[in-house]
Amino acid sequence: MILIEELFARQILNSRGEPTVQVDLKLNDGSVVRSSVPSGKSRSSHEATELLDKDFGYYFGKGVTHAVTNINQIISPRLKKLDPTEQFQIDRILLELDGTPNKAHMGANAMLGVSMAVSKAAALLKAVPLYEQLNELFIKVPALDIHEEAIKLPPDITKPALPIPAFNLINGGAHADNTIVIEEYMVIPAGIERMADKIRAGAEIMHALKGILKKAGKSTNVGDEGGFAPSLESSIKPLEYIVEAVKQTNYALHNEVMYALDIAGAKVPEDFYDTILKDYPILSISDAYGEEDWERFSSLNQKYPDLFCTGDDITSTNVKRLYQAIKTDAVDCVTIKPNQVGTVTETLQFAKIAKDAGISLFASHRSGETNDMFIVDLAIAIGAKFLKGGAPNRGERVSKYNHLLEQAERFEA
Ligand code: 2PG
Ligand code: MG
Repeated sequence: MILIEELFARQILNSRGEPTVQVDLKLNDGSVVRSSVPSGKSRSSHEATELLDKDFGYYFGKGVTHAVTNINQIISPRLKKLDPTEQFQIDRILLELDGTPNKAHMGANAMLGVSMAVSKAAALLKAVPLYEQLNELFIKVPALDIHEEAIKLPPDITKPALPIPAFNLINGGAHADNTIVIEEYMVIPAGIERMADKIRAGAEIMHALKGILKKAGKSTNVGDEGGFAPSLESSIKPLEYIVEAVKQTNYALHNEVMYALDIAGAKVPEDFYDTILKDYPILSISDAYGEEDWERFSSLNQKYPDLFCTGDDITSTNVKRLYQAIKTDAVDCVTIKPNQVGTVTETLQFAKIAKDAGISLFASHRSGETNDMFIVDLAIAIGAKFLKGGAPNRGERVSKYNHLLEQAERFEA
């Protein structure tokens, strides 16, 4: 029987040039799988702990050598000789080793690196694509506690499906040093059928936008997620520039291409949402308000039934917060970020409870990324409606879109 031989973790750099965890999982037949952990910047206070060294003389406190040591010295010996297809059992062991409510002991960065590597090892063993392995887990995942029965959802809700990519073309907020307060201006090629054409639209609109910004004398330097990061006068201006780029590329605004915004809880004028929802085809708004502003989330969600009122920091891939959101009808879509919670099992549980409540899923990379493409397979496995991976430029973003393109070959004849 093929079992886990050992895990070896190392500290690598993410796309911001800051340390993160990479894990090599070796099986006893000699094969090796690898995972790398992303890192967020505009975070919720409810996210699981990214364990940092806090030694300010070393990478300005952002080293992850403790998380790496936790894997090499504590987790690896404990998982030796276990079967990597037993994801739920292994994640439960990780939770026991940690023993804290927020993964402060082992570190969510250590735990997630291991948990993702275990899924990849199982996919390798079964010789199936990673999304298929994750989908099998999604169907079987226990409801909340590992001993509970799985929520049973109809097969059309649990089958793997391609997400619509959301391309973040203008960066602001915590992701750029500019005057734009809103973090992400995304275009969503929702009305375009094939994945290759969706990706083409994202890239063409990005290139047109570059020319338009340049002509207007604005900077075309990029932010953390690869989108342009000019300083613009207002929160509306980026929408106007993107409209121009869409027109120039001959895509039909509304019918083919729509917008998604991630406000990341930034302060915007009181009438801002009414104004932009009247003037622009906006499909989704994430974190329209601060992470505890349940009431205003609920009223936006109820006022605009056609809008995906998406929860990110407010729900934090955290089941307790999801239940609160369901109870208050605060959102009809939630962001899925595995490193907000720390294990594959918990991520799948969250996604399943959301789907069971009729809430759509918006899978997401983080602003500090690596070339790991796990999030793409996860998005397909859980049938996420959307996947955001940044702009279609910079290696760590493009690796996701290229992987999505490749996986689409299995779904599109
Ligand atoms: C977000 C994410 C990803 P960060 O706000 O949704 O785009 O940003 O990873 O910095 O939290
Ligand atoms: Mg966000």
